[in-house]
Amino acid sequence: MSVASNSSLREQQHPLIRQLADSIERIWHQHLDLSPYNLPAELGYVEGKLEGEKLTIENCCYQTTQFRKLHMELAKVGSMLDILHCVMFPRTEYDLPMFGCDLVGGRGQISAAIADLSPLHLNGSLPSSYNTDLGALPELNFSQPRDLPEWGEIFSEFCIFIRPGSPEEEKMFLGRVENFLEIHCQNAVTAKPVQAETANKLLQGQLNYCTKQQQNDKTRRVLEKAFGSDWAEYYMTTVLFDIPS
Ligand code: BLA
Repeated sequence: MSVASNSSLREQQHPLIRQLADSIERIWHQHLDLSPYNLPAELGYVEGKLEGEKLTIENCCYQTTQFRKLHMELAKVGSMLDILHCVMFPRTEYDLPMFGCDLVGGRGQISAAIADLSPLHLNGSLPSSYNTDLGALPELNFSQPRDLPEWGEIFSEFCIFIRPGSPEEEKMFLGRVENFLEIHCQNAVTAKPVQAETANKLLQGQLNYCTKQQQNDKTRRVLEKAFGSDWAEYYMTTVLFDIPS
């Protein structure tokens, strides 16, 4: 799918969502050698109705040597809800964490902004180069931190989960996600394949991550209301958080 195909929905999104979507694609193109990733044809662009409002979903997907799937999704429910969802799924032959990001907003205000590089080792540790690089970033203070739900134990100590309280905080969040992406892409392109035994453990880690994310009732509720519960289950388990084979 081309970059331009997402521009229509993107132009209607909250400015922070628009800027982050642009940054994600810029950093991906800058560091990674992207190949197309074909979602089932009926899932690239989806429309439904939620409480009388039109729900539009646009997906953009790539793959690379190190990542089995790079997924960015923009969704909009009338004027009520703007969503950016992005996950970078590593191939299990590479010891890389999971990049994930979700921005949810409506009526001019972002209510949830979350980004993380989440560990896939069962003991919860990140590769040491990530601890070094992420640990070197200056500490940020946001006025409205948010509490993670129970399934949020998958996230790292570097996870940011906030409601941005001002344009300055929006800028700080955007900058930090760009830092995460740069660090992640730089580590990924120099990563060496691991032994089968380690790859198998990383597969278990990815399975655990996806299973926990599938427990996000707030995402599920939006999709269920617009498309029904069977479709929501299908979408959450095959597009948003599919488990690698
Ligand atoms: C929260 N996700 C939410 C919320 C909504 C969605 C409506 C509640 C916002 C709020 O409490 O202010 C909805 N998110 C969606 C929908 C899609 C989506 C419909 O991505 C897709 C079409 N979620 C992710 C990823 C992460 C994530 C990758 O998809 C993290 C890396 C996290 N979203 C996340 C968390 C919450 C959230 C932790 C808060 C959940 C809670 O408070 O219970």
